[in-house]
Amino acid sequence: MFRKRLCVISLVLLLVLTGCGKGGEEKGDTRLVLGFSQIGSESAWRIGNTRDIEEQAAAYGIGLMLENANQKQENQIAAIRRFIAYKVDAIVFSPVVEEGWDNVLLEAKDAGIPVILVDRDINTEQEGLTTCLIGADFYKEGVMAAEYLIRKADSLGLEHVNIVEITGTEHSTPMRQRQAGFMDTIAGDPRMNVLESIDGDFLKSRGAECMRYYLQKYGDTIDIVFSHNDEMTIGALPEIEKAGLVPGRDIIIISIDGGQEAIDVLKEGKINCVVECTPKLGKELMETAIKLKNGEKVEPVIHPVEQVFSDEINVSAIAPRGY
Ligand code: GYE
Repeated sequence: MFRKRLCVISLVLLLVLTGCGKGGEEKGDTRLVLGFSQIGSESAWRIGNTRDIEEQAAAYGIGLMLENANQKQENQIAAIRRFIAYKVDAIVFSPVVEEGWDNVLLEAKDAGIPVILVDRDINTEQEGLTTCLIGADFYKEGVMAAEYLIRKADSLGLEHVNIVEITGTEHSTPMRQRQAGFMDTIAGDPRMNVLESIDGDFLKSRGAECMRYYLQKYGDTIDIVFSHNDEMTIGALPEIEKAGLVPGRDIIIISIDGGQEAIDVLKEGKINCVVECTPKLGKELMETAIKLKNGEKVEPVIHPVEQVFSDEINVSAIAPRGY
């Protein structure tokens, strides 16, 4: 499906680049083309993010070469090399993990093509490989999750809180930052006890597996599950029910993303708190790409404003999420 769409996009792109398309008549060679390497389709968040970027590119009349890396770094590196060969105006990518990009990004730099990071960051010693990052403040998301937990423990009068964590993809920015924000915030609270953290890779199936493992090992001593995304949370809930426990009541459930499915489950009371992470980064991305093309300065980091949805608010008033 993606491959087919990519072929169509490539064809349109080729027409634009060779000046044979209608776009050439409208705006001549000022038309902007972005090469976008997306991580994959692992979650509602990711699918919503891809859709938003496609819609915003169309709204701005910006050409988009979209490649889905199916969760593999080597596919992203190959896509970036193709974007360099096509001489796109800017390379956009969401790095699946933080390390291992120096060589390919040096190639982009040598070719004079700016690189915009969306969603996730890279970790490098090299200067000037990327121009800016448009994505959430994951550390703050972890802090907000922990602050909710502390308030919840206060309101329930808990004296000891056993926590299990299901993390996102190891070595990825949201995994590292959400964990750091959460752990730093609970560190000062002597009631909080982390039993274990394991990698659920942002996948529903892994969320279920992790939860089965936790329930076998710790049984009903688990007080809270901190899951790094909605997909893994939704995978974990039936496992809790199969073990004869009620999610949202016997075990406090904290999730991140805020997609519609998780918000519906929050309304049912089976999730207690969902920290928002918006996938709608397309508008900022298009504005930034235009600024770069015009030689204007751009902010090095752009974070969207995010909120917390929880059983502390009137959940029936939450507007449709759109992802
Ligand atoms: O939380 C998860 C997705 O990088 C913020 O990746 C993103 C995360 C998001 O697969 O659902």
